[in-house]
Amino acid sequence: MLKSRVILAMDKPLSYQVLKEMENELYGIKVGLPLVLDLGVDKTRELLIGLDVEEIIVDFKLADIGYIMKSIVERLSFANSFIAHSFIGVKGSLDELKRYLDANSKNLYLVAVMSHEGWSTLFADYIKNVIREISPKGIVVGGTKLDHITQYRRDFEKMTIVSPGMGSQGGSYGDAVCAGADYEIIGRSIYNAGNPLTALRTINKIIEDKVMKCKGAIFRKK
Ligand code: O7M
Repeated sequence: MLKSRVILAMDKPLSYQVLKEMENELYGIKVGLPLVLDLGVDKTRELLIGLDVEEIIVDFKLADIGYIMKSIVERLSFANSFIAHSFIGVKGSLDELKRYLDANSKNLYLVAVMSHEGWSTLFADYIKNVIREISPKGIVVGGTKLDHITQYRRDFEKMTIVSPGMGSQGGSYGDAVCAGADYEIIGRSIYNAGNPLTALRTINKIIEDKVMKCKGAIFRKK
């Protein structure tokens, strides 16, 4: 059984003890650039290496030529997965990164739709073509844009969809999953809470209750 639909967005350090208490109630941890800038790579690795979560996803939203992206991810071997932008295109960039990650049994997620208001959908067709061509493990679709989640679920039936923007950015917990996402990415509402474990438990419960109610939703995969 799925232990949680929450991916903790770690953009700020939490103690190893707190993370250890949370590990059984999280699907994964997304490592943000602010965290790595605070701790450095070695301390970030030390903090995360012993944790029992399904995925450690490094989110530097890579957007560069293949050579540079490969040289970034090879320094972060503690992660299972990496997030890159899709707008950078395929040849000489995402194709090389994807080949490198495949060869090292690591996963790629591509950003499809961002959660903030100013994200433009003018390039949606182009982005979908890049996603089709690269065929990543998953895509990021903002949880503040439920129609887009449903649309992407229709277009990419088997792909993992992860959705940020829940809580602090206005998305309601559980809505992204009911619209077709697999996991909700949640940061400040957990790491800034007085008691992060209690906050996580409350959020997990809200999501599971909502998911029970939307069970019939046609776009939910699981
Ligand atoms: O819950 P929050 O708002 O504190 O954190 C949200 C996290 O999701 C934070 O780590 C952002 O970098 C990330 N995020 C967005 O907020 N919006 C996006 O469109 C995309 C991401 C993201 O995770 O992209 C991979």
